[in-house]
Amino acid sequence: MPTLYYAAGACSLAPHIALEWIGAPYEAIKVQYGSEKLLAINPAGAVPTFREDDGWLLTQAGAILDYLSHKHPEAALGGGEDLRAKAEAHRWSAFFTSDVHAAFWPIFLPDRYTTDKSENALRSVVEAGHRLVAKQFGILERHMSGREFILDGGRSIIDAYSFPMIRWAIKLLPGGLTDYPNIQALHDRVKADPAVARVLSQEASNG
Ligand SMILES: N[C@@H](CCC(=O)N[C@@H](CS)C(=O)NCC(=O)O)C(=O)O
Repeated sequence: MPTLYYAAGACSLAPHIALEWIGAPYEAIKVQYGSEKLLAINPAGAVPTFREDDGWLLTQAGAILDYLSHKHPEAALGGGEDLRAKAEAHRWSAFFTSDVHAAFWPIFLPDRYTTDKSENALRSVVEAGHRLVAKQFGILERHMSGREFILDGGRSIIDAYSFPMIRWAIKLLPGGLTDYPNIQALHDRVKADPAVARVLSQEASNG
């Protein structure tokens, strides 16, 4: 059975949601970052890691989401079929991988971004991370004005991709989503989906 290795609330939540939306059988296995079990299949020791039933492995959240949407066209999660719709899906996938996810690293792991390990220096790195995230969330907030979902073609893998990062922002930004009502609305729309509720409950309880 196709298998997703995930950690609760991590970026692996995105392909977990996509798999639940698709509705085909899959297994989700909770793992620890950098554990021997995970390193045996992904030398980066990171989630998400996806294994097909013939043993083929795929890493990188954006690639897994793209693969799942193409493997299951019947689920219509790719955001549309024409050339520009596909380009928009790639654009937003890259935005979440390279701009938004990367902006959270100084908040998650400030010690990796400074050789000065004093409390002041670390706090300053976290604050710089807050500003980086705010810049990217400003872009998403403006894009979401008057829209239900991120892509024109309706609910997509890109909404799933946004969801864990929006949850991180709620938890980690000093003002949460106060300045981002359109992103809050997107979050609430995705969260209200029963499939998403199932995934959140599984991630909270399993393992
Ligand atoms: N570029 C990778 C990043 C994956 C990644 O860093 N995942 C985090 C969780 S959100 C992780 O597993 N971190 C643990 C680590 O890197 O040790 C992707 O987009 O899939």
